[in-house]
Amino acid sequence: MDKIKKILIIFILIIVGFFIAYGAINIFSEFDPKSGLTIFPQNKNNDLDLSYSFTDDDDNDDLSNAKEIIYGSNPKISDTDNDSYLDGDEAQNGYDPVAANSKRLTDRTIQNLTIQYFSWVKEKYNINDPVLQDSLIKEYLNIYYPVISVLSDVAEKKLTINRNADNQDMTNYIESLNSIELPQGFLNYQELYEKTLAGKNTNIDGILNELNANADKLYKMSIPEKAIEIHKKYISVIETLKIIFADLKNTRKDPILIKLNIKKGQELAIIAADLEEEKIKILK
Ligand SMILES: [Ca+2]
Ligand SMILES: [Ca+2]
Ligand SMILES: [Ca+2]
Repeated sequence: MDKIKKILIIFILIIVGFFIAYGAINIFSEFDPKSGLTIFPQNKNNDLDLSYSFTDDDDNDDLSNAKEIIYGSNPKISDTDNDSYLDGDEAQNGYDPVAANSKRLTDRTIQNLTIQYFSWVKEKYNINDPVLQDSLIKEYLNIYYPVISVLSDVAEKKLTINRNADNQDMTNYIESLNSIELPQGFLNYQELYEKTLAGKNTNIDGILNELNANADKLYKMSIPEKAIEIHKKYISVIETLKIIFADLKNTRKDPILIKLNIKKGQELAIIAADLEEEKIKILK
């Protein structure tokens, strides 16, 4: 049993964790903390003919073009919800620029982490037009997300469990796990993040399809009884990766969420290391 090879998935996850951790250092290097100036490449897509900039304000409503995307308001219309208050005034006072009738931003069903971060900076440091600043982002995430639970419950009834597994079944099970290969281009979350922020095309859908296929394989495996718990964790890791990668589709709308995902990636790397130890135990 000692000869059984390390599971590829764990090895790769550790590398992913490393890359993601590395990304955390550089992820907002383009933001100048002093001026808040951000120079992103011009968006080449026709659907959005303005830059993702925290200083340009095309419609002069005191809400930068980038923040309009984050708040969901129209970068070309100064009063998106037509309630006579400018988008920027509403956002800075905690009102929703896309919903009239004095709706608060906190009334939104789906909360945007970047908007919450802006509110926090404004309140704590009395900064009227907060920017994405590395040290502040770190502080914010440490306060609100000191511990992140990245694993979710996996229902046992969805699994095929072999209650009478012998050693051969266990070997087959481990080989099945070994056969799972994670998608190409999967390792560089940081690069994908930068591309999506710059409005460039990425293969996120392809990666998601492959992650889905991997999840399907994990669900369909015949699982020896003593591997149930560890198997649930593998599935949960894949499910978390699916979410983290799907979030990249909304990088421009919620960049702080991607920062939180980087933290999750670090947690996943630790879990991956623990999984390896657990695996060795169940094999004995
Ligand atoms: Ca504006
Ligand atoms: Ca606007
Ligand atoms: Ca308005």
